[in-house]
Amino acid sequence: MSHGLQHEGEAEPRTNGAETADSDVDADADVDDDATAEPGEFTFDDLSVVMGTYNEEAAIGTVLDDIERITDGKAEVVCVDGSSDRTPEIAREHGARVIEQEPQGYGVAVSAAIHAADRPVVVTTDCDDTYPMEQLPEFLAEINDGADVVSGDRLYYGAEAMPGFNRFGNQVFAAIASVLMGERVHDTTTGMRAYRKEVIESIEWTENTGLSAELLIRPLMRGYEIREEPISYAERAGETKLDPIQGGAEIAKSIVKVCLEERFR
Ligand SMILES: Nc1nc2c(ncn2[C@@H]2O[C@H](COP(=O)(O)OP(=O)(O)OP(=O)(O)O)[C@@H](O)[C@H]2O)c(=O)[nH]1
Ligand SMILES: [Mg+2]
Repeated sequence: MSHGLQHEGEAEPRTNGAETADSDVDADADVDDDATAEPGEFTFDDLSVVMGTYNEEAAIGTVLDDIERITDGKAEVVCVDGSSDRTPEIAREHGARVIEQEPQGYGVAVSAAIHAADRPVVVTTDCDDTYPMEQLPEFLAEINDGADVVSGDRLYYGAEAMPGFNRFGNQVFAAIASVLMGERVHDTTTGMRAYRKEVIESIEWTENTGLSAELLIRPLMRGYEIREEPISYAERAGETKLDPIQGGAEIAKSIVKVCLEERFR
């Protein structure tokens, strides 16, 4: 199969990956602000950043502050929320659009969030302060350079903040998916990706805990151009919402099911 999968780090690791998690990169750091965007290129005004939020009081303020700072307040933010704590109030105070929904799992929330996004470029993230919003400009630049999906690869820089069991599991998931797809991918379960909205709208999404893997596998196997972008990964703020054993089993099942469905489609 000739897909457009490229690993953005292989030729030349980006210097602003692992190092920028704490640094003060601003919206001018890349080519995407209004002053420098070429005609027809997407800017932060074309960006929706979306997430599921489930009792993320400890992290949501930081995550939304980061998005605001990095995109100069231009990106739309959508939170699909199932919380019983102050998460939705904090999200609204930060200007996010909050859609309330009973907690039904990661994929139910994220699927609602990507479909609720209004803008032509959609970025997903977790609301636990693990993903580097400082790298949003790079993700947008890759879309402007022709990528349909830009997938944050946490394992490229080692993901030392990730629990060892999860890191091993994620390596195994990537290996299984790579064999079944016939294309090497490095991180199938990352929560941080950018998508052209048309990719989201042209595919029917079926998975819940395995949605993140599905969001990579189906577009790749349909010939969309996918690029993996090395990202830094920080320790989670607040409690995990995923049981590693049960969640891991569901993800493995989703990977096999989705790969086979796409192969025999
Ligand atoms: N609305 C909603 N959001 C959810 C639900 N389950 C998870 N989330 C959110 O989805 C994101 C991913 O969940 P996490 O607990 O971070 O799962 P994970 O990244 O696999 O696990 P960690 O390694 O602990 O971060 C977080 O922002 C959660 O708040 C749910 O049932 N409803
Ligand atoms: Mg997380």
